[in-house]
Amino acid sequence: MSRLIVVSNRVPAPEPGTPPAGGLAVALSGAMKERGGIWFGWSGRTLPPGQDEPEAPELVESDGVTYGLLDLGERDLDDYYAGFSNRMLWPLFHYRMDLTEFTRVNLGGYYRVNRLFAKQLLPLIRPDDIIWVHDYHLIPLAAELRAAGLQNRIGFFLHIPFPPHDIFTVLPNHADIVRRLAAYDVVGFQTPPDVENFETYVRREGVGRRLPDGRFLVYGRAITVDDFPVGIETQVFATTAASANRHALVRRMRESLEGRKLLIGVDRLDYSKGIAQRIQAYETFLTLDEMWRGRCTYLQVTPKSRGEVPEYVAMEREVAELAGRVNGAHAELDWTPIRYVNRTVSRNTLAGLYRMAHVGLVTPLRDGMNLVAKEYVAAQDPEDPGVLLLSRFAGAACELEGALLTNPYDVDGTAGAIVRALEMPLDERQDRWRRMFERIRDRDVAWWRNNFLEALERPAPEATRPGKIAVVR
Ligand code: ADQ
Repeated sequence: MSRLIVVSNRVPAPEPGTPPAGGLAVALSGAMKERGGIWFGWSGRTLPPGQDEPEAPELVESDGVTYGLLDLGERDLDDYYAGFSNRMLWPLFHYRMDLTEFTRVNLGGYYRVNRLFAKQLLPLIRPDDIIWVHDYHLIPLAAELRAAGLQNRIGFFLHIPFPPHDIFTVLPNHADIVRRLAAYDVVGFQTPPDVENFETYVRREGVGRRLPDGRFLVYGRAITVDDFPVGIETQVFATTAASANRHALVRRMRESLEGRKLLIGVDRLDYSKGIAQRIQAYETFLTLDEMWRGRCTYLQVTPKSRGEVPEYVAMEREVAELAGRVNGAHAELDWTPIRYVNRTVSRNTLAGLYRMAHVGLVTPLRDGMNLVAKEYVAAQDPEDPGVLLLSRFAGAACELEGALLTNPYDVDGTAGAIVRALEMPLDERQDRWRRMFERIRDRDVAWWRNNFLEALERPAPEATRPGKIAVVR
């Protein structure tokens, strides 16, 4: 079996004192443990001022996996990470053209750091290794590796949505990005609509088409482009949730509810997650239905993220003020409608909180997949499951057809859906939950990983191997 090289912007190298890795990291490092390999990427550290490039990555062995950790210079991080990745690609791919900021300096930094990744990674690669690159920070990496002569199979998985043609072409270098994407052998998206968006793009721009065997010919290379919906460690999460009452924090939380129904939202603080719209919908719900006043509590758990990007700082203030205003307007002496908590919680506690919650509020304005939706389903008590209220704009909505789907831009509609979720009869809750649970049990994170790796290892038909493209044209 070939070794597996995983490349991602951040590497979840285990460090003493940090919380245990989530399901995705466990699934990927599991594959590397089995086959041998390296997880390569940014260490999270900055180089000392004046030093632009690290000498070499630091190689760390931990629990059977080798981590290749690269320190980056401050300017590179500003341009590549905070700049082009998080102020251009992230908002644009989440359909937020209004929040994008494109500069040539940031774009230059993006290509420069991808070149640096390639240069530092190349000496570690053996001829029969397979390489799996993750997410929007590293789209040009395969093209850089190919330019150095690398022939290995290289796959790419985009964790965020791929936007429609009219939005994607707002990116001034869209053609260049897709040309570089074509240097991969497999390009994976989260959902069929993302694949459709990609297909429409290559067709309208006249740079590619679908081949009769289902693959795509893009800029003259035959590549596999497909959806690979990411999953969670469903059984592990379900088991953890079932025994979570052991944890003092979970018990304290339950006691503090004093019999009130719990609604839960768990998101990184990010404008794509629709937290402000969700709070507004909850406020509308409180005014819509007097009966529920004092009888439910909404817990929003939101660790801060990307503090180096100005839009996130502004959003942090907006959400905190909104939650404060709703509490000020509606609270009673013995009841606080919203509990807003800016911290991460352990996986065990999280599982227990999900299980306790009658409604899971997962209402992003746009999301590649959204693992919180799947975690909420996995954590439920099969005898008395809660209701998942899910945005139709989350990738997870393509799979979780038992959820109560909502349009987060429709605040009144979402408020009405909250009432419906709280009042849903037990047999309907059980029926909806069962359909969702079966799906996420059958398509868990190991299924996702194996499926992608199988596609990556499948040899290309002779006639369409790169270099023999002329035959199929
Ligand atoms: P994210 O945008 O980070 O991921 P998501 O899929 O919801 O979003 O994953 C977040 C993870 O962080 C979940 O496992 C959740 O439990 C955890 N988390 C969030 N808040 C937490 C808190 N307060 N304490 C502890 N844990 C917390 C990107 C894409 C998604 C895609 C994933 C995976 O944006 O659309 O689903 O990658 O491909």
